[in-house]
Amino acid sequence: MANGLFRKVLIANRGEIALRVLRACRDLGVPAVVAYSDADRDSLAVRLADEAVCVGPAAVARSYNNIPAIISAALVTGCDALHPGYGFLAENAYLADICQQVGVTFIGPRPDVIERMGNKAEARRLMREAGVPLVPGTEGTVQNLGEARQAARRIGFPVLIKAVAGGGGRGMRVARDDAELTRQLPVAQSEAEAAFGDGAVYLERYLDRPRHVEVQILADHHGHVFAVGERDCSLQRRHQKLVEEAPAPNLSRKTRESLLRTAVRGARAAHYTNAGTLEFLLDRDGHFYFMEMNTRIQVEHPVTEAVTGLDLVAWQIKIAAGQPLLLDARALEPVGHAVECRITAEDASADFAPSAGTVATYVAPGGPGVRVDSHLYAGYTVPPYYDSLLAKVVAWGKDRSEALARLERALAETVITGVAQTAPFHRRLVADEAFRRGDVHTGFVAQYLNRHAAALHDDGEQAALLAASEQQERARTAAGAPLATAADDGRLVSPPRPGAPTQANRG
Ligand code: MV4
Repeated sequence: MANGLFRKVLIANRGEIALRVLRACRDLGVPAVVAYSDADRDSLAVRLADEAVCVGPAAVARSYNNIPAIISAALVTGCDALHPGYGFLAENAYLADICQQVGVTFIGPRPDVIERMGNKAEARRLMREAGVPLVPGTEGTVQNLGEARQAARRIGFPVLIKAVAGGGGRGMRVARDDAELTRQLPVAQSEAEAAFGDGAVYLERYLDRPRHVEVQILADHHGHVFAVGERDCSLQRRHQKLVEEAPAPNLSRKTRESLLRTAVRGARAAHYTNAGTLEFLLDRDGHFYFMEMNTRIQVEHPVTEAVTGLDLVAWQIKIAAGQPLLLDARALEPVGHAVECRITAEDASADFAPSAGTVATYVAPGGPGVRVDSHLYAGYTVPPYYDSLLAKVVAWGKDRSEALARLERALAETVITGVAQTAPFHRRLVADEAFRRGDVHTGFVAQYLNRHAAALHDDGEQAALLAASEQQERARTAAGAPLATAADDGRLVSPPRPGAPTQANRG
């Protein structure tokens, strides 16, 4: 192949990440095929692709998660590589294995590594043996109250009772003393049995409002393993990330260097190759503990790209093609600061109720330091079948304060009408004083929502007014009136009628 990488890459994903992978392929001169479901026939990635192939109907199980359809799509279009993106089959060891069997390079780690890191208990065991710190707790599960009380005495209260089969925050209960442990243990076991079909639980020391800090790894097939930087992803709502940033604010150099070194040690122990992320809990005195390892590119990868200048998706493709990862370690010092807001099709004034519909107006922000990764366009119908991500607005600045100033400007410029969306919510969130001080932790958003419940309701009223003015505007333009323009707060306003008094010429 002229590009020295691959003949053709199947992009087995949709939305903004399909576009992102397509762009990396274009920059590398690698032909790409975009897989799409019936519901995504009019998606931007399909529109921009040189080649696209339908892999099935809207339902995920029959399209994006349909391994025979995805593999067939790769083979019939002559692809010799497959990029899984994130979500769907991105961490499916079986897909990676089938790719290997049919001679299609899976752009990610080996199947056995995906399997091992996907088994949370197995991953913890491997990390413990590699000397990666875990939250103090029980090695295995606790069978009964006697064992739990003995473990709790060793760990120290408060303890967290966690379901082995849980994850993503499900199946966790706090016990602050022996009496609570006696009450909570059977409840946690029966809840786990009901929710996951497995009542096994283990104990950990409970960390009060920890931060979620994760480390981006790049590792090639020649033994080079780099931690290319860390991200703070503490601002989450119901375990869905809302805001991510790099570097993590208010980390001492000592903590940061120790964290990055530890992540490299963990990645080596896992025989990791390609791009991956080790997630840690960081407690209030700077100790960090391994949570889990993700074997995919992550939604929030742009903030790492912004402060390192690396194209992480291009590196995934080059590593998968066997190229050596030649990075100058000095180049890995982050330059400046970057913050990303995930804009979703949800109504923040209605407890983030999901929204779908057709995008009437889409005006993306821009200017110095602003990047928008989005698949939106005016007239695009947001399908109800998939996740609600509409756009990632990323701002880079020479420091965190400049990045936040630019982010607020970018969010103020962002116009998305026709569906409920969270840009106005994010604009308020990133303007919050505690956030601007960097006082971030995993309880931050819950506390923020409690403090700002009233304002969120106002957002809902604003959105309703906007929708009404849109409706009037469409009726006016249909009757031949001049087009509206977007005011600085994203409201659609009509230009003054000829001869009408304006601010300038008002007496
Ligand atoms: C914890 C914790 C406090 N102490 N473990 C939630 C999901 C899962 N990834 C781990 N989680 C937590 N584990 C101990 N010992 C607090 C959380 C937690 C959390 C962690 C990361 C990101 C967001 C979170 C939101 C709530 C609780």
